[in-house]
Amino acid sequence: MSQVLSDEQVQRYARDGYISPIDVFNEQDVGSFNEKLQRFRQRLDLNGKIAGRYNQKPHLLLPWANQIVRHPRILDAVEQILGPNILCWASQFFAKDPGDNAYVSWHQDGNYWGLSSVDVVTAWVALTPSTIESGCMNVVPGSQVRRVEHTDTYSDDNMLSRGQEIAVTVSPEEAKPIVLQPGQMSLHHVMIFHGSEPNRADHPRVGFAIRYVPTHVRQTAGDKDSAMLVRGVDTYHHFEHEREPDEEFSDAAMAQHRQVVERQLAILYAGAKKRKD
Ligand SMILES: O=C(O)CCC(=O)C(=O)O
Repeated sequence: MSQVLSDEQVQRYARDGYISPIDVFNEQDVGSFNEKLQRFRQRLDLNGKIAGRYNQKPHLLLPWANQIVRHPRILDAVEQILGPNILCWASQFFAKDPGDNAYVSWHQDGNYWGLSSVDVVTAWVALTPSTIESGCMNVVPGSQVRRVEHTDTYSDDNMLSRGQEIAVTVSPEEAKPIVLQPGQMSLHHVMIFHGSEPNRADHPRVGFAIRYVPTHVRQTAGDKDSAMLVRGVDTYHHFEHEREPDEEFSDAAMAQHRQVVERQLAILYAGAKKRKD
């Protein structure tokens, strides 16, 4: 493992609940990911929107997305926070096109995922410029230390599954924008208050969010959950191990994805009044 983060950055993560920016991919890598993502969006035939179940754990369908979730530089940084034994529990694209009203309300991820620990890190990898104008993610530094009530709004333009929103007003002075260039990533804590505004720029704002957990974490909502071991060993076996996709949308990858995602949606929608998928 190489040290991607300085000691100061690791301490900052513990204090503020996030670190940014971290360089990961070069321009050529990002160009190739964007081309493949474009193909994926066209294939879905939903006016190019990456909606619903195909946007849950797409790394189980797309070998190039699987390559991102296993990228050594991302895992080295995550290992400095979570330790050596790491599962990828989920992934999701957050794509906002120009003129799109899509936004993400202020929320804490940990309230909905049923995981037994707050040792959960999201790597948010920018595939296009993520700026204040294009609706980059905003966070409230230090907010990860408390859990607050949420309400489910089911608002159409809200990109979250239930339109979940914290019952706390965040003032503009508290919010910190996470500005990223394509190929850079941020890391954020599962309990940090975060959200984003619509894209007012003339280019898409696309991020790939990857959720990592150490192997000691368990799923507490519903039956056994699954995840993919991406580094180290798993002596706990709390999660069924997912397989890497052999080919894009192969029959085997599709079959596994169908089964795994149904289970994950049941967890994400546990107690919800309706489902968006
Ligand atoms: O991409 C965004 O604007 C929000 C991402 C997010 O909510 C997350 O990664 O948990």
